[in-house]
Amino acid sequence: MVPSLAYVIAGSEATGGAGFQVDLKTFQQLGVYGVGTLTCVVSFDPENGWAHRFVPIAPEVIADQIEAATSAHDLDVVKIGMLGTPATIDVVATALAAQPWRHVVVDPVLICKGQEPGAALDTDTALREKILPFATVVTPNNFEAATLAGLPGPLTTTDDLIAAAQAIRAQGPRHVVVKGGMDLPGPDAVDVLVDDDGVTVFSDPKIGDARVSGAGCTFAAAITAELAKGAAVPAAVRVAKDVVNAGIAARVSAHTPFTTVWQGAYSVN
Ligand code: PXL
Repeated sequence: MVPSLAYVIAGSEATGGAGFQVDLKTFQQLGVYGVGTLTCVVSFDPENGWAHRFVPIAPEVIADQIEAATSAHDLDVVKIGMLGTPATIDVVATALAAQPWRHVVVDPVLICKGQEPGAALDTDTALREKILPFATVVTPNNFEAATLAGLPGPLTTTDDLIAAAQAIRAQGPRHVVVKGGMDLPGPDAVDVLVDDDGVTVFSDPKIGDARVSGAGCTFAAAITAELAKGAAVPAAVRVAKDVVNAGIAARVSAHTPFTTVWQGAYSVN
């Protein structure tokens, strides 16, 4: 059987626990042929508390990768992960404008775990102004949702999540999925989807009590893969939550301060 194709434009996270590596693993696990363009390389520094070392890919090299990927394949579903600089955002915005897309899933990576909040305000602003307008689906976490909605965070109730999603939806994206995550108190991991059909709440018991690296990347990549296969957005979100649940239950320990999601724990029925 010919596989569906999904495209990802994102950064490498060198431990394998987040970013591009997770995107391609998730695509593969869901039976989708992955095509990727690298925007930057993040290498955590084990000698310095696993702090971020960040190197952007030159804009012309990003443009070359996009040219190769989009010339080789008829791509119509793309996930946008970490971009990292205003120059990268310009190249990616140009690529998004260059052809029609059935779905653009934007995971608005404002900061990674361990990074200083507000370290990259110009990048956040460029993401909001130049990438968000192309998004058909946007998947902010609790912090990103509060930031994009202009609300004080953290969001601590399901109603807060819904209010943030509605405020973000008013900025353009048709489908907004806000992830409550560990910052939402209580026993459940709650995500809300707000779109034309109203509000859909997805709630499953939390697994463990610590953040797991790569959960957000896995979630957005799984939505992207399911959309590539033709699923509707609510069904894609449901599968993505199942993939993350299974991957967190089977999380992988490393010498890093956090565990990471194991995408291989989920199996397509
Ligand atoms: O988890 C967000 C994320 C996405 N992409 C890359 C990252 C991170 C966090 O570390 O490094 C490349």
